[in-house]
Amino acid sequence: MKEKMEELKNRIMPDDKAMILAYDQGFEHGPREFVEHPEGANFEYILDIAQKGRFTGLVLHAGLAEKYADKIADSGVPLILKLNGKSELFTEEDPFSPQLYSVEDAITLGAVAVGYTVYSGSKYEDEMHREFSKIVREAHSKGIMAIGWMYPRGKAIFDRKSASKTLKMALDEQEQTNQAIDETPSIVAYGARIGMELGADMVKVKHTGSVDSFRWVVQSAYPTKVVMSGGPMTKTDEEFLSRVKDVLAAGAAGIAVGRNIWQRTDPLNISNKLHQLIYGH
Ligand code: FBP
Repeated sequence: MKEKMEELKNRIMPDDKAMILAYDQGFEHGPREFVEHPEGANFEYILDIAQKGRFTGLVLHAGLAEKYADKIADSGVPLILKLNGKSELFTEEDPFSPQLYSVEDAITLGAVAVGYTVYSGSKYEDEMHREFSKIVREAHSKGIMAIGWMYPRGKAIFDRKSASKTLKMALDEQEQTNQAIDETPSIVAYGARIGMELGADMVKVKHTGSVDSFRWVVQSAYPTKVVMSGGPMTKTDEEFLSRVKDVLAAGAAGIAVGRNIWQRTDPLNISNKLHQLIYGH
C-alpha cells in the first residue's frame, strides 16, 4: 500500500511540487464563471489545457469525471475527485458542504486523490471535520491521497463581539494590511493546521499576501504539503505569477488553481510560465 501511495504521490507531486487545475467552479459558483469566456464551459477545452499545460492533477466533481472517464484516462492527467460541494445559491452565513460521493466512487472513476472542502469556523464545522477525517482514513486505507480545501468561514469568523483569540490576532493583522479576515495569516494558518491534524496529505489554502506570512502557514501545516488557491482572475499575468513566486519562496508545494488559468485568453501561455516557476522548465 505504501508503494502505491508513493507512486500516486509522484504523479500528483513530481519532485514534491504540484500544479493542479481546479474545475469545480461550475458547481460552486455557477455558469456565471463562464460568461466572459464561454469556452470555459466546455470540458474538452479544459482537459486540453490540463494536458498541454502539463498540470499534475485535475479537480472534478463526479458528473464530468464519469462522462469523460475515457478521455481523462487517455490524457494521462491525474484525476482528483472532489467529494463534497455546495452551490452559491444557498447563502447562509455558516456554510456547510456535504459529502456527495464516496472514496469508492473516486477509485472507480480512476482518481488518484480525493478532495473535500472544510469550512472550519462554520457552525457546521463538526460535521465537516468528521466527514473529512473519515474520508482521509478510508482514502489512506485504500491507497489514495486526500486533499483538504481548508477555507475557514462562517459567522463566528467575522464576529468581533465574541472574538476568539485567533480572531483577535486576525483583526490586528487586518488593521495593518487591510486583508479580508479569511485571508489573514492567523486564520489561514489555523485552517491549514486543522487539515494536517485531520490527516490531509495536502491542504489548499488562500494566499496570505506575503512570503513571511505564507511561510507561517506552511510551518503550521508541516509535514502536510501546502498549495495555494487561485481566487478570481487577476488583471495581469504578472500579478498572479508574483503571488505564486511568493508562496514557492515560502515553501509551498505549488498551486491548485482554476480561474486564473481557464478564464484567460491564453491559458497555455500562463500555464507554461507557471510550470517554469514551479518545475524550472
Ligand atoms: P480558483 O483558483 O478558481 O479560485 O479555484 C479554487 C477553488 O478552491 C475551487 O476549487 C473552488 O470551486 C473555488 O475556489 C471556491 O471558491 P470560493 O472561495 O469562492 O468558495
